[in-house]
Amino acid sequence: MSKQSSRTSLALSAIVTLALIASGACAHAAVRTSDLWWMPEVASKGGKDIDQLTYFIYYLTGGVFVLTQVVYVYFLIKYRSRKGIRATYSHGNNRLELVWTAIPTAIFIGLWGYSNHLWWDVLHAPSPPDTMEVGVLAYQFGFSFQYPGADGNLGQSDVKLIGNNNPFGNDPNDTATKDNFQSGILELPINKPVRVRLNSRDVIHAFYVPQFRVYQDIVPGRTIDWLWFTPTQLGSYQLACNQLCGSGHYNMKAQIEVVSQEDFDKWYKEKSAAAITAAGSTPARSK
Ligand SMILES: [Cu+2]
Repeated sequence: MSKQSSRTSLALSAIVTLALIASGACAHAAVRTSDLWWMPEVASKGGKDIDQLTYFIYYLTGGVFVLTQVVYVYFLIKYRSRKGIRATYSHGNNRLELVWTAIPTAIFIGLWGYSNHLWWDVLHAPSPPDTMEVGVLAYQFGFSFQYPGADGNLGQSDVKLIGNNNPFGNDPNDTATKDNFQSGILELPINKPVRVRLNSRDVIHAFYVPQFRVYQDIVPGRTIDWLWFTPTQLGSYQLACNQLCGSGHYNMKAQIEVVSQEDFDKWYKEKSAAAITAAGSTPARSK
């Protein structure tokens, strides 16, 4: 490659890199206003453990990257072509190769064990008995939520029953489903475990809340009901779909409100009562 063309390609790659960084920053700026270059604040109980794993991998790979690049550049300079010095050929070193293969292998197996344990412990282990279950329906392009009503029990549901008149696929023969009520926002009490029962009406969507460090795909034709978490910070959050699910994907989101238990009980009572009234006057379908 000539000097001229290598300069041009260097300039081009610099421009592409800058453009990528700028677009990444803009994409983030659209949702977040703080911590643009780092992870958003943690707002769930297990989130800190997940962050620890992330930091560990980040600093480990970052350290290894810097170290190998330093050695690489050092060798480039030390063994560069010079007058009067002959290039020699190395047949390698079995012991060295064994060591630098064994160490990364051990690290990767360790990471596998550590993250597998976290995946189970933080997000998938059986939830505590006081867990509230909320139904989540994902569709092109939005989310809808269903709460258990006064009996605190969502009741049985089946993906085969999902339809226009039964968005959550509730089993009509299960009386526990009768007092369920729907909501357009995900209202959650602070410090209380919540399990989400995820269903999709059409294509693959996702349940993604960066502040909770929670991510789960929502797959049509199956119910995913093992994901649970405990919000630990009051405030508003955004539930976002993280699977490119169609033309309106960019706008597929829902509001999450983490409120005090007192405020939640008040909201729950009002919504629950309104749903019962609506069910009494018209066929069961509330907004
Ligand atoms: Cu989606």
